[in-house]
Amino acid sequence: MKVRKLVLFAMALLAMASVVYANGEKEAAPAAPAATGKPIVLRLAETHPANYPTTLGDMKFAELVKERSGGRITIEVYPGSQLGQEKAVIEQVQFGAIDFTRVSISPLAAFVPVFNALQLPYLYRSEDHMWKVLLGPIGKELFASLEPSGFVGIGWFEPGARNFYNSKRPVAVPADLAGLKIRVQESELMVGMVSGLGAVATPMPYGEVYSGLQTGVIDGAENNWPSYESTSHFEVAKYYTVDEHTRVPEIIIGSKISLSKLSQADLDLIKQAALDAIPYQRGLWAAAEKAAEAKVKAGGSMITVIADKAPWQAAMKGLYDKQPSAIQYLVKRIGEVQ
Ligand code: GTR
Repeated sequence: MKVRKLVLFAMALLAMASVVYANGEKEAAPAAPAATGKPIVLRLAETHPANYPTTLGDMKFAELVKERSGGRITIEVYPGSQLGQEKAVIEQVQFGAIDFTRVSISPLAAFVPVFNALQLPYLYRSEDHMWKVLLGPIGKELFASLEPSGFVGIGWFEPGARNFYNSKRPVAVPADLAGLKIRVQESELMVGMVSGLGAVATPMPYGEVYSGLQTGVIDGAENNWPSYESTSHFEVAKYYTVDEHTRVPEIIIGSKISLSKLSQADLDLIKQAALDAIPYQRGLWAAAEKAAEAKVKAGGSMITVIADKAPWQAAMKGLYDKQPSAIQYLVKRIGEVQ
């Protein structure tokens, strides 16, 4: 184990050194076309499987980078948590061993707490509202707030709305969750949200949820339709409640250590490619939500659609009052985005 860690560390150093070298060459000839210079290979960690819409979004991003750099910059996408679960991967990005990751902002908020503002329940009026926030000045400020913690904001992807599900009973009102052990992402805010509803919040990495449900360590979890389906959680937790409590943006972050070795032109090319991959991922997402819904229904999931969300909103409102003033201010500004 120790040896493996050392090898990984040495590999990270080597990767960084090669980026420095490539960059040195490029800086000497700033006007050189994109296709010249040393090849650069960067790694991106993704938790979802290769055929998941968000992973396909990562691949589109990598493809655009390759194309626009004339084949010089390769971003290798590692799907299926091959490089680790989200929290561990974020740490590795922070110290430069992994160049990029696409994660949910929920675990990222443990590193950069201002991101908690984006995952409060019933924050956005709609998917569209969320996108206006992410692509507008607030999204840019949030990207800037990543830098002191060693991250570079690269891009956003559609997360869908998250819903509760469990193996015990149909849930129609918040009180139905009382006493259920509900897995949450590794995020203090999510622990607070679920405990506030009277359930027992159990933070746990994504990859452990299926066995947790199967063995009864947890009774339920919460996620969007495509995740509920792709993980097969629907097979072991059939009561799905469409309460749409959160939209937790997906983000691509880069490692400041590793990316600071690139030229500004290359970094701009990478950021633009991530921006241009968004419509592709969003298109796939809409289709994947519908397909997942059909599949879990056919698989026997019992769906409770919440028509009146007012009791759910009321039950989670207290969470807003507990937020530090910087987050409350951001929430106010998010509300004002038209
Ligand atoms: C998914 C998200 C993943 C991961 C997962 C989880 O919706 O795309 O990045 O955060 O939820 O619940 O852990």
